[in-house]
Amino acid sequence: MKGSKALLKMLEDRGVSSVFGYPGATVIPIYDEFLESNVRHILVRHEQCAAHMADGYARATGTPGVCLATSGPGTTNLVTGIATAYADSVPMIALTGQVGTNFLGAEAFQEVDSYSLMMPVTKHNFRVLDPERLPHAINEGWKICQSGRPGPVHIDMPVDQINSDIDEDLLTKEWGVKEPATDVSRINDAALLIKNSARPVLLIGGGAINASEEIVRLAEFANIPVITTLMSLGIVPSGHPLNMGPLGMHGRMGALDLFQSADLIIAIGTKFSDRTYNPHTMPAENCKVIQIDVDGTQFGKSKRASVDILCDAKRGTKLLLDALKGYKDCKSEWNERYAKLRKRCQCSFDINTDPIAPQKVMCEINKLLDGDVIVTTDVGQNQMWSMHCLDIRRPRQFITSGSFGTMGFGLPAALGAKVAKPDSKVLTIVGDGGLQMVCQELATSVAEDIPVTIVLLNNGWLGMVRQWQKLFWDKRFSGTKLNADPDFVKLAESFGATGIHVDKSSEVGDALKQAMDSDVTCLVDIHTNPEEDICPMILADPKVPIVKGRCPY
Ligand SMILES: Cc1ncc(C[n+]2csc(CCOP(=O)(O)OP(=O)(O)O)c2C)c(N)n1
Ligand SMILES: [Mg+2]
Repeated sequence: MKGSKALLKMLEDRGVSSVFGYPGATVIPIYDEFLESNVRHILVRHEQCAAHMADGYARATGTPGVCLATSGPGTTNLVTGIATAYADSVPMIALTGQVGTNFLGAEAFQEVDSYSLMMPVTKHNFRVLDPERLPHAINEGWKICQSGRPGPVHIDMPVDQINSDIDEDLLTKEWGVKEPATDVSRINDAALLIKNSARPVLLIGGGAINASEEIVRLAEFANIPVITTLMSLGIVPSGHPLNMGPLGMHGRMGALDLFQSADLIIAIGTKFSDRTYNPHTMPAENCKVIQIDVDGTQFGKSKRASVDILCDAKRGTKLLLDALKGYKDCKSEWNERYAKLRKRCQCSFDINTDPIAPQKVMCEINKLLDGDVIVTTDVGQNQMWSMHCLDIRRPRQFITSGSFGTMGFGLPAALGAKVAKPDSKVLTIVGDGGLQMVCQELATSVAEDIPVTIVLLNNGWLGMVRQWQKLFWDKRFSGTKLNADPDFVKLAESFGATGIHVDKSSEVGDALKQAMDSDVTCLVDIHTNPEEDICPMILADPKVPIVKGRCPY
């Protein structure tokens, strides 16, 4: 069987419904096979967005997303999207065409050393230099990208290799990937720490995404409040009485207060990112830590004495629950404290002012969210408002570029999520800067019939950078005013999508509802107040006081 056919057959056998890509000379053999294959090809308008779509597909389902680009510029265009997935541990297969083997290193047309280029932004990469190695790369790459701490795998395929014949028996051959090492020997020490703790908190990261059920059970069984990060929204529902909300630069003050008063942190699947955990947010010196992580390189990052459990979040939490049998919660003072803090932190986002406050948009979105709607965000104030205000009910409902903070992620990730979950409504919350980086994907949305709702917080500025300049650079605004923003409604319409212009607070709810009810992509262009800062703002420098904004404490 020809290599290109074998490639699509192996993807289909693994349940891949769609590949996001863009053609070019070295991948024409694969494009030819799409005409015969059940795997859908979705033609994007820029390769970066193919990677973001594969990423959104993967985050919505938990199974790898697949993107495809041609050699040279097609491949380099993928890099930001792959790096975004790598930074957030998302399983992905990135396929690239390559010049023929006999041209490698000869400065051939559209040749780039993609193997080296991808090295620091992938979990693993392959260059196929023998046609028999193509099935090996797909078989092994598929396992590697999902095992342990997930991440993207890149497969570079010289064109002569995908044009060669492959022994069909190899398509079903298994290549072994070792399960990552585990060490759960300290589980009883961890349980003892919990039993002896008067003020425990659970700190949940994105690595706990498959352990939602166990974490809710642990929190409820031992009556322990939960603090989330940007990446873990939804693992415990926002509305759960034990959920204190997110910690970090724009997190909740209640979460910070509790975190700093804790005597024990049970950290599950979190890398203690500098956006969450910094000198300003760190717990007391004598606070102890239990850390459960599948990636041993994370241990020690809390800078506190820790009991480390090396295994995946689901298994580690379950073992901890088993080891806690017979535990009786008797920390009434702490329980009262977090219940009180949680109540204090329930401020209303129903702010009715013109120009429109971003909080109002979040408040109206919350009214339309149910467990089924998927929300993606871009990066900037729009993302932080979303993190701070939205009611997220389940894991994989909230999709955002956390660790890499990639502007332009929101729309393509939404399209990828919609392809993966066609029966769910998908809504993306974006800023006017980020949307202009990827607005060509409105064409993909219309041409491929992938309807999503785009909620644009249009403040006329690169709002997040403006906020830094306003608060810490003496209002010296440089390079942040988006002069000549397009008319976004007309822009959407020019692609065959629809748009609604909103500049009154009272119109936000109806416009959002109308857009969500639409069966074509609808962009709601909401003109928001650029002076409304996302607060609190907690810098890493403890000498800089917390900017509380409207927050009363
Ligand atoms: C690709 C990329 N370039 C630059 C940045 C730095 N950055 C972070 S937020 C931001 C402003 C975003 O502006 P906009 O999209 O309008 O969103 P807003 O903050 O106004 O909601 C910038 C420039 C980034 N995160 N990603
Ligand atoms: Mg903006």
